[in-house]
Amino acid sequence: MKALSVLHSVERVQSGAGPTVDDLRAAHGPMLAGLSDSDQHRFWKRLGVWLPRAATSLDALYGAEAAAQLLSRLVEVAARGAASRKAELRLLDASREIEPDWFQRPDVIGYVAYAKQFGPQLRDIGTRIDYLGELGVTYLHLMNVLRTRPSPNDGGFAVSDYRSVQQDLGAMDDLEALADRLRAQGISLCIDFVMNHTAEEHEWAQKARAGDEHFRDYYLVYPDRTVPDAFEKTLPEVFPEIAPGNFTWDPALNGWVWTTFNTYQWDLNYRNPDVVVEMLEVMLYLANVGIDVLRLDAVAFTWKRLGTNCQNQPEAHLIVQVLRALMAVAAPAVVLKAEAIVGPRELTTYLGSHERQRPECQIAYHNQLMVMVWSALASKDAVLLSEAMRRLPPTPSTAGWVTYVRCHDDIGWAVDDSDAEATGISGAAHRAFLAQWYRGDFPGSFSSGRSFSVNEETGDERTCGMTASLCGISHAELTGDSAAIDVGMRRLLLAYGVMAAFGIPLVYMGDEVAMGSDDSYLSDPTRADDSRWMHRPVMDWDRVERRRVAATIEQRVFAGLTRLLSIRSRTPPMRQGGVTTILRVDAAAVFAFARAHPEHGRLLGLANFSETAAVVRDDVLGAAGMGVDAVDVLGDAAVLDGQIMLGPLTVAWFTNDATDRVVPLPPRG
Ligand code: OTU
Repeated sequence: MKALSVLHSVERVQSGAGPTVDDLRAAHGPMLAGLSDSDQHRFWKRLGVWLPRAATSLDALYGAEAAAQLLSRLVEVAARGAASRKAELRLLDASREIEPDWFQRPDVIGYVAYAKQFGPQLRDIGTRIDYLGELGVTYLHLMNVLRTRPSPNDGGFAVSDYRSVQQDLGAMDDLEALADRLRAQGISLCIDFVMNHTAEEHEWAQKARAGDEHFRDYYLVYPDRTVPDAFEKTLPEVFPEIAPGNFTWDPALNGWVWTTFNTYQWDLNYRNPDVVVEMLEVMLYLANVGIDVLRLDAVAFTWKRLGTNCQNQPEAHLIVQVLRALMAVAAPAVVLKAEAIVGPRELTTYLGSHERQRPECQIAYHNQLMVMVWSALASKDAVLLSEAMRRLPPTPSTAGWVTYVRCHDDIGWAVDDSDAEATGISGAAHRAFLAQWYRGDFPGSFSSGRSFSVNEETGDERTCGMTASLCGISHAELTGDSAAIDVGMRRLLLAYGVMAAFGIPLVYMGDEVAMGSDDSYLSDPTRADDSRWMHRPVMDWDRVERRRVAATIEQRVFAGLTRLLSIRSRTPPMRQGGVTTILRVDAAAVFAFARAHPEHGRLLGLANFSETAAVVRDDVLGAAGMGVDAVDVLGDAAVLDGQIMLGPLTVAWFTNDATDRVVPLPPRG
């Protein structure tokens, strides 16, 4: 396999084969005639900066000759996109070019919901902004917004039209109006950009089925089993139970079509440059509707190579680099977010961390932290969590993470074998333990989750469930065990407290009022075989109301979470872009990390995963570069006689830059 460094080894010289900015301006300049001189100037200036990057990646993907032509087509698409960007969005572009690290700010707080389960319509979501405001939300990810095939549609990930919204949510105008309203209130909007595949009902797939060769080449179709069988030798199965294998026979195509996920999700063929052009068009269309953040779904899967697992191929990165460059030219306000649920060694590559850094996605999901927090809660120690985080390659300073405790998907137990070995345990045994623990079958387990995608052959098993169920709150609520409810709530707030220190914290709908898992999917035949639906419930607005009733679970969790997020947003070293170091402390249950930010001060995070109190020596403050005058802004740790005392399942955030001394952040936007 060619490494990315090799693909990039011959840096493209500007005077080489490809078109220059002047050539491109001569060809496409007239398209921008409607823009002001200043906006036109900015476009070409940006192209000057990004062209060499795009050209280098395109050369490596398609060869110099094809790349030169392709560049011109892509710049044409970018120019058309820029020309039709409305005034408010061009202003946003300008603002974010002035504050390019806007997404690293500590006051970026996320909320994620299925639009229908939260709305139920797009126009209802506008009326929920006050509720989101209570949580301090400034970043809203709405799911299952674009038009899909009818159910089953993999929860919104089988898109049949990227330019329409789901019929029952409203119309594209409603999405645009919602984006406008959110923007006016300082809230960014994220939606899913399902880039690896389309639904078999998509127009391109339909044309392919009708015999159009041009569109057949948008997909990966094979006349017989020869090539599929060769690939299958090394391909894993993402859904071994519900969609075994990676190819589906389609009679109309008279061939086997590549379907990594479900049989109705056809993988796109990125070896065909037309696909890249189409996808850039879609991205700019969505950007111009007012979407701030595009979540690149299943980005790790976009390039296939025989003899590999067809994930994380160097070319998958080159594709993102090309798209990022053109987006930066046409719609610089937009942020790309990698959904690459991959092993810890691969994660930071989606943030552009290669032998030489390449601008790629600005943010990515921190699935390793998510897995490790659950691991620490189950084992009641922080040894593996600390080791795994210590061994994680550094995050580029211009990028960042979105962090989460659970999401709309299952939890895949991404415990790296070598990380496990470094702590003296077996990766396979620990993965099996976690799966068993969280489905509630391990003696002493507090969790009531359920398994997902059990692979009999590999022994792999993933886990589903709402946070409150996995933390033990739901079960305790049922039995009325108030002590167990308390401990469960501590687990939930501990998990959120750790992840909120590592990136944009995402609150998944319902977690803020400890909603439990939902079994209603079992009576829907299009969902019953997919246990991920147990953590995609309809919002329980009665529970939400009870956040106002003192001493209820809802009130306590909501207040705890709100407090945590509000303190985060006012604590300067919570800003991303600093350097984080994992510290060694003498208590195995305590996860300790230091953050040094060149401009925004220092932070020491301590998290006690034990169900009893823990003590660490206060010289850990020195190790984090602070004196003993540092303050725990969460206020739950006690410093006494050279020791820091942490209650059971407690988090502390020490900083030497206490919130009351802080200069207010500039307005968002
Ligand atoms: C993503 O998932 C989505 O989040 C899932 O909801 C979709 O089913 C899937 O893509 C197909 O669109 O591709 O990069 O373990 O983590 O399927 C990882 C399952 C993905 C998911 C995995 C993931």
